Amino acid sequence: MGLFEGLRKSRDALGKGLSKVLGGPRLDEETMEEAEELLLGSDLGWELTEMVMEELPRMAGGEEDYREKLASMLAERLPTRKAEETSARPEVVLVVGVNGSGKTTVIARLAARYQVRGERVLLACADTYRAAAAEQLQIWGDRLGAEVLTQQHGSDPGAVAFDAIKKSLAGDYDRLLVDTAGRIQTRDDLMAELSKIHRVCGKALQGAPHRTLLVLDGTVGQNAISQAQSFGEALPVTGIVVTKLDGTAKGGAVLAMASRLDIPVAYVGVGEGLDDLVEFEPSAYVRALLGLEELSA
Ligand SMILES: Nc1nc2c(ncn2[C@@H]2O[C@H](COP(=O)(O)OP(=O)(O)O)[C@@H](O)[C@H]2O)c(=O)[nH]1
Ligand SMILES: [Mg+2]
Repeated sequence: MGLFEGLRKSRDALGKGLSKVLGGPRLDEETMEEAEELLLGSDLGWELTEMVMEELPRMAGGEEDYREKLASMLAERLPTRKAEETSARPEVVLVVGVNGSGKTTVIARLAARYQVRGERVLLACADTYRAAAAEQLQIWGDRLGAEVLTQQHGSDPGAVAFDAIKKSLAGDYDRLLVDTAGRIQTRDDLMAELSKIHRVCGKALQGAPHRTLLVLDGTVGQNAISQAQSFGEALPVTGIVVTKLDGTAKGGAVLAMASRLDIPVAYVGVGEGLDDLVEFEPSAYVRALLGLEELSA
């Protein structure tokens, strides 16, 4: 599907709406109000919306496409720090997030990406509460031809992570992707467990996990920010993944997250396909959101 097509719903609401509102010669109060509604409706958040509203009078009505100006202004406003892959081998990537956010799907997509590069990938399921969790990961492993480490229902999730790291070292793997539970008895229990898994990784291999990705469901829009904050308090998240953006008009929320969170956005999920996990790049994202031409890769 790709980024441009994946953001279609958001663009139809925001990009087309803005074009209609701001395409005219006059920028009266009513037009400004409509523009503000569109920006807030895309879940861009108050802060970025306010900034755009301040600049709008200077942008609209001119010769140049105001969307070009808006795009560069928004992209400039976003932090440039990136959530990059590390050069550690095996690189241990811990994937966390609430149930249904898209963790397992993200793991499958990352695995596919690394395999294309010729890397050896090991998958591990540290969700030992739900039998279905291991099964789901195994199905992906079979499809991708990647090895999957699962353990008996009820065994210790930290032990799974530990064993998986040892196996990835012994087996000369390039990447180990660790799936985790998204729900156990309480949120505190979950956070304590994730924090423990994180610690255990470090005991199995110094510096591991090299990346900790938090997967957030993009359809909840800006509500994902508080979720990111509570996970961030429990363990050192290194990157955010926002999924299901193809299913929402709230694509502006990713920009709100990128500007408000201390953790960089690493990837965005924009569709059902294996290719539909895209590295987040502010400028390309903003341009797709506003309906500017698709940037060639
Ligand atoms: N449309 C769409 N669906 C997605 C995306 N990412 C994940 N999903 C779907 O969301 C559902 C939950 O994903 P899953 O990986 O099982 O979540 P988990 O419980 O966190 O492991 C699945 O049906 C996925 O196909 C995305 O970017 N776009
Ligand atoms: Mg899962």
